[in-house]
Amino acid sequence: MSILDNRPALKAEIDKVAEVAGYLWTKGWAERNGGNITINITEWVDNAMRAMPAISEPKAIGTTLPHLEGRWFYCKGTQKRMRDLAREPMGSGSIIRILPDCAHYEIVADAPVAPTSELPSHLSVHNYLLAKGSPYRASLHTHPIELVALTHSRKWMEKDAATRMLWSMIPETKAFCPRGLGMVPYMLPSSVELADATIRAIDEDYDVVMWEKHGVFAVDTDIMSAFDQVDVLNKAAQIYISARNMGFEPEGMSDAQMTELSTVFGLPK
Ligand code: 2HA
Ligand code: ZN
Repeated sequence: MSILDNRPALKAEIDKVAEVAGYLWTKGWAERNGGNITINITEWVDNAMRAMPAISEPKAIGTTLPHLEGRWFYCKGTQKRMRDLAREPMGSGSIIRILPDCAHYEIVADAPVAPTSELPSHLSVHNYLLAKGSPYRASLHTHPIELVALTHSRKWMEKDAATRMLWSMIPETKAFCPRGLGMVPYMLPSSVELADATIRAIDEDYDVVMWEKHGVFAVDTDIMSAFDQVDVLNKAAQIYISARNMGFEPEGMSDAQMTELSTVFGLPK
């Protein structure tokens, strides 16, 4: 028995998580337990789910998040592997609900898989998104090789330097990632400082934020769209690196070509 039985809409959402987890593994972005996925599933919660008893004690989130009252999330489990989640999402993750104090949660289904150690930061981002009235329901953290490699250079950590270069590698990049790539300097993984800096970057209007020498954090309406943005940006980074490997600095699209693209596709200049 699974909470997903006879709930096709909720199951479809969790199936997308499993599909993306498989992509993260095959792309080499999810070694061991690397990466995290948290999805706000509240819109698929029905009365029968609300009546379900918890299968864990209430656990402290570690912070109070007032916009999460009554919200439900699917979260990858701590120490769980994306490649296992791809096969069995409810074995490597669980469904939790936030308690009325907005400071504790409990696990509801299917098994008592403890959520990721990154839960406070993922939930802080969801709290921010809900406070803003954003339609975004998915957060993704992963370790895309070429994008992480870029962050080992001061030059590409400068604000919007990587964005401009990546956009100019192939026209689709700006079309599908019109907000570009935010940059957050190195901070300790799982730290409150990193979560706060990530939220500040999202608030500056980035959907995809780089954590220097670590990975990306992306938000979007659903997990597939969040993955797509990271995939498009990383593809551009691969093109840049391929050109460098062939022994030259890639030309990049010209400013005039970028302006034309932005005008025709209605993108921000
Ligand atoms: O949870 O990638 O940075 C696994 C991670 C944390
Ligand atoms: Zn990580």
